[in-house]
Amino acid sequence: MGTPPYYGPDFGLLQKQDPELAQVLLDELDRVRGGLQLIASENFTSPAVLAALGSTLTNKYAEGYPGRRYYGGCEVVDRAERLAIQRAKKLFNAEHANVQPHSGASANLAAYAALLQPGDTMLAMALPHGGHLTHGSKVNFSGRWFDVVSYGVRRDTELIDYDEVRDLALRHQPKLIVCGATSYPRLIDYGTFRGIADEVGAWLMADVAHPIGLMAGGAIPSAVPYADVVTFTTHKALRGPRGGAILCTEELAKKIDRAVFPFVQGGPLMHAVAAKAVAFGEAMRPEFADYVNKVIVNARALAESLSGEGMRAVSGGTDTHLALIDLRDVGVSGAEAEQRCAAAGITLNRNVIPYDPEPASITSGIRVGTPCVTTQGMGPQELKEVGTLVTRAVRHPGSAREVRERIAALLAIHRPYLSEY
Ligand code: DSN
Repeated sequence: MGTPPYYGPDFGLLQKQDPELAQVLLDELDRVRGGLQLIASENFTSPAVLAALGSTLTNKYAEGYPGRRYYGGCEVVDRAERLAIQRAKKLFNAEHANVQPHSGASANLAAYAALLQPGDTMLAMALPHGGHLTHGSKVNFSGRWFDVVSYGVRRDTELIDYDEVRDLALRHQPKLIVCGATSYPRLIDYGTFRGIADEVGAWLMADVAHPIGLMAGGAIPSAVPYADVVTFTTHKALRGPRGGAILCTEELAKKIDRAVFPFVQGGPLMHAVAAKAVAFGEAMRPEFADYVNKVIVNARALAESLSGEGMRAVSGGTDTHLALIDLRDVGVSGAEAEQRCAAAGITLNRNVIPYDPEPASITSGIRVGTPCVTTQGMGPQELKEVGTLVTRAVRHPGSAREVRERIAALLAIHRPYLSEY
């Protein structure tokens, strides 16, 4: 394979100076071009985002905020951060934005630091029901430093049990209620969460790392009008660089900024901040709204195709970019399915399903998402076929080669990083 065009002329330099490392970059490109990427939390950033990431802005120390730095020479990178803040505020109609968190976990840590003291009570979605590690898991700082009460989904509907959320909130009087999930395929009713938070005098935080891109493009309702604090990542359906960000009300702006720096982080990654600005700019374009609408249409087509093949979609389907598939009737564990799909050229992840009898290392489910394949230009017809191929790979491991061939035909038309978007 020749030099990938999106790396620009500097890639030639890297190849010359450090061929071993350059080969890693080429092999990773080959890997994503050679298979189907169905991990719901991944995407393919634009070449413009990659250009900002690969820039000299990575060199600059800029502790502090624009106009208030602890280093000299920040007048240029200040412009990048101001652009990122302005664009985030406009895109999400938010009163305040902090674009410095290095990741979603860092953003959540900072939000908790702004709103809670160690030992305070928070109410959040249980990880085995679709929450996130940072929502109070015992193996995470959130579970160790706070008194965490967890809510989940109903066994019959597999939807968030808002009555349970309200009962738990009334009983435990949390200082913070967290809504948001990593493997919940349905819309979350932020208005109902707001009502419960108001009833008990709690702050409301929405961790919308997964659906933020869908919100940016107006494909689903936004959490911003309801939550005091909104945390998110920039690299999922939003299609930006790997990183995090926080939106909040003006009332909480100073607390959030101080929590991000100097409480949780030191110097911001200015190349990543610049790349976030690029991604926010891209997300303002009409093409992005079109893209995220297609992501949802594709996820529905995939969930329907899988269900039609006897691979049950948890909650009966999806309203978002992902579907959670229950494999118990298929008689294959999530771990086995992940391996079988990998052998057939399909990258996805095993995932616990609600009330899963298996541990997280095995699981009874898989999670599939459509941000990547939609960026590649696939539509519902292709996703219908993808559902058939996933099913075939999971049920019939002996057919891995045949599945790979069919995927190669799909990818011949829809390869990533072949066109501008
Ligand atoms: N690890 C991410 C995911 O895959 O959903 C969440 O942070």
